[in-house]
Amino acid sequence: MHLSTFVNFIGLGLISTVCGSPIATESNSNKASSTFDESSRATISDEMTWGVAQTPNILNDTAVDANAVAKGYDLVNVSQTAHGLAGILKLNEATNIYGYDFDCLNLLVEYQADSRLHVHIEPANLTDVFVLPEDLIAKPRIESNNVTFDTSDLVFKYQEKNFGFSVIRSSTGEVLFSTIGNPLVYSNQFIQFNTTLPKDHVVTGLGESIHGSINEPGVVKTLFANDVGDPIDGNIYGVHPVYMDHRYDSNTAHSVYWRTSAIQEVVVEEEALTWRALSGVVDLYFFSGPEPKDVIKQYVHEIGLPALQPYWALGYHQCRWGYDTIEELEEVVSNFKKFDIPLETIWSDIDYMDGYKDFTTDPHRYPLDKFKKFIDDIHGTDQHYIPMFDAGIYVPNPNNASDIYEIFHNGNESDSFLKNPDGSLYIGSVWPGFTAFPDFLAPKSQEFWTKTIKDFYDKVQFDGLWCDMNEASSFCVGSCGSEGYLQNPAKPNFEYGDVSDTYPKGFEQSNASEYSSIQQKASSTSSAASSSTSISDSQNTIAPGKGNINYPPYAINHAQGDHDLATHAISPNATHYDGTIEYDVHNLYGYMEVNATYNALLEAIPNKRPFILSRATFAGSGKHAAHWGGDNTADWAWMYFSIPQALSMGMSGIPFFGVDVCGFNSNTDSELCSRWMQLGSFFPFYRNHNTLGAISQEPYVWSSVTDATKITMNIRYLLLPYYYSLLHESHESGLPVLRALSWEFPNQRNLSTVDTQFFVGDALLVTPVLEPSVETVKGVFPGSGITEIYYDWYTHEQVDFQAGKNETLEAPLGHIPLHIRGGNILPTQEPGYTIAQSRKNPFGLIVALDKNGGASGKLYLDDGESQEVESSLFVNFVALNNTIVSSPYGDYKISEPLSNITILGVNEKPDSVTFEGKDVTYTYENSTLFVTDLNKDSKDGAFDKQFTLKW
Ligand code: MIG
Repeated sequence: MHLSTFVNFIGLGLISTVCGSPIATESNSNKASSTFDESSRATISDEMTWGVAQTPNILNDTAVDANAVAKGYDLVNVSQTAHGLAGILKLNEATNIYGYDFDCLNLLVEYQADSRLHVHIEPANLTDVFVLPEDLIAKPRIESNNVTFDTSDLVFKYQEKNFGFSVIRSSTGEVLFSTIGNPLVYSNQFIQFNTTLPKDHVVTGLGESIHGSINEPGVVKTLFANDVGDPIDGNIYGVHPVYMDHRYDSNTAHSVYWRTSAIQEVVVEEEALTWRALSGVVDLYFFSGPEPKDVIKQYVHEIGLPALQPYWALGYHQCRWGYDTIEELEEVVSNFKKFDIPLETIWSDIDYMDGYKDFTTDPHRYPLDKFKKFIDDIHGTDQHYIPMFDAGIYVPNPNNASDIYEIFHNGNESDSFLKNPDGSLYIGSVWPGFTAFPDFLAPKSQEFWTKTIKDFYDKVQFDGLWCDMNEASSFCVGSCGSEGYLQNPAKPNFEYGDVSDTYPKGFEQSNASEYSSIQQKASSTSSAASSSTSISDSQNTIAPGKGNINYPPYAINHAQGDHDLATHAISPNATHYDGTIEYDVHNLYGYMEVNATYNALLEAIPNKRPFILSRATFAGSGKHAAHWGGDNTADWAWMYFSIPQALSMGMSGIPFFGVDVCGFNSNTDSELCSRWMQLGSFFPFYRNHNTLGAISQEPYVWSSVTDATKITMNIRYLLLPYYYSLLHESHESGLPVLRALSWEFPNQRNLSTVDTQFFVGDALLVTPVLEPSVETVKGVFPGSGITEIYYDWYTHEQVDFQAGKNETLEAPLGHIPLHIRGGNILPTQEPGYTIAQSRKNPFGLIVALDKNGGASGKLYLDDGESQEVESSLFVNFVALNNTIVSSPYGDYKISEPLSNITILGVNEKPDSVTFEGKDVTYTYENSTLFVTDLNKDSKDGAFDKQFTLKW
């Protein structure tokens, strides 16, 4: 087999394998009988998985530097328009470096809003040019007729000879972006521009990748959706062509969004950034901020505001690959109950399916009658259930009369599948064998998809759907050939589910006895790896028209071993109904699938907010989907990377994010899992998920993890009203739930690289331990002692930290440092076992006073699940001069009382405390005032009317 393909697919090569050997691991060898017999499945041939090795341009010393060679364009015929200018770009001399140059381009510049400038360049002749349809990906439009050159924050300047342009911030005169001096390159398969950046720039974004927050010089971001197990710096599942540039000299930030679905690569250098795309048009948007939070809001507002997720989605989620039977699922659910660990949602990976066919259920391991009862029971306890599906739709074997799979026929008959360039059905391969792939650009595809999902819902009443493998992933390199399905069912040519004895860093110390027993039996296993086949890249010639689709002349640094674009993916030349080639829209596959799924869910489960978890994302996916970080590894580095990944997804409009807590690939251990369960409880999406064959890692597996988990789950559930209010804020404004320190304190350069800590909203600062075998952690507390006060969550004490200092915090195993920033009021509610129970409990407030004795906060509530929200409640809280006032408005009624108010930072014990003028019970300790027993004073509901508390 082609080793590099395999290694990249599974992750880091941590899993040893022998190609083609039957699947028999400890964890799944005792499977209950199934109609589906693994051993009788054909295996897709190795040859089908061999790509053509490409030499990535950025790694090729002999590659031509287009910037040095191209001759650029001259701008002519410039004219003023109502909102900007227009002109024509004429090619100076064709150099045809990585494609055929276009000789004539149209330039359009629009001042769209005070904070938004649009620069659009496209070939005059659009034959063979892919123009991203507006109904697919939102296109920012002119906001009002009053925006002009004079009022805009951003000014467009240009040079006619050897055309270049710059974007200047009018208030400071600063050059934010400038291509002047470098040629624009525009050919059928290669578009490039280059902007200057200031020295010591701070550039974030350009996800999705596993990297720290900052794109420092030397970083190359490859933007091509890829099914690969979270390699550091490689292109992974999502594509977000936007970066934020934070300038500390002027204390401003702006962002640049290239609205394109093209295959891209961005090279970040000391004082420049080069952006390349392999097709499409230049459709650039500049957002002026000036603060990072403004920049994010401005961008997210244009790509699409994030979905308001159902309230229950904030509960804890448990998942793994390898819950083999319905009984196992039941057991997991009851174990959570037994250990009294809240469980909101139990998930199914592909295990439930019959032969891994989407939307089927295994008749033996997951018999429908038991399955239905299981779901009824889950719903009876107000819990939830979410199953997975993959992008590939099994093609039944026409030579086998008993191989019936109606979904395929429905898709085929409605012409809803991708085709080969010759019009025949495109065949790839996923878990069930050879598959077709829905073409979400086909006119009847929505109808087909809606029926598919509705039919499935009639059988299995799930509460949301999990979309995997939607980059879209396929095991063959490109088409498997049109005849493949005659071998169906077939299985992949690699082994899975064999996680050998790999453990996180530090395991030998923290789990010494387990380690030594593993060492003793270790000698028995070893792995042999076949050598990779490499075929040289002689094929990357330039070609006219749309060009050389499968092997473009410019080879990106695609994170598959051979760098072939088709490796582990649908081929770039697969063709959509309207003739669009996958090459141009590959990065949108998951986005389109999620949109169709969202529409289908609204039909299947009317007026309930669809909950969709998607692996592949694009700019705007947050409108419809939550996202998880993909196949991470159960090791410390990946726990750290979850923070920059979350921040990057947040600024890309996908705030509902989390990673596989305790780690996916490889075995976890109790220490890592304990730390991670605590960290994960502060992410909007909180799910423990694990690969097939790895040791169990539910939080009840180790008592130390159980204890640690309960501590932070209790905090999370207590803070649910705060989290839900943040989700709503995100939905309204685009502002992410988790926030970088550099967004909260944008004028402090020394915070620019901090991504080992984060804020939840404005109020909570989380400082997790991210390494093994330590009892302390370092963290910074911006403004502490100067403008800010921080309180320890657990002791309520004001901490004596110094701004700018790297403080050392006590953090023994089981303790995650958490601080409340003064000036905030957080709504709370007594935790219950489920979200539904929590929502029936009394409310509370935590008031953390700032230096001046003031604080504010807000609460948003509704029924938590209606798509059309008919009634909602907003409450503003303000504290000042020893008084707290609540101001509710809205018609959503809650009947639960307000039971307590905890006020942090009260310097003296008050003589009395009154609520609505009446004396109430209180205690005072450590500068904290605890007002309790308010229940009777708020019998009509905590926020039924305005209240005043005085001390
Ligand atoms: O790579 O369905 O990212 O969460 O457990 C195998 C099996 C396919 C990849 C997903 C992972 C899931 C797994 N899937």
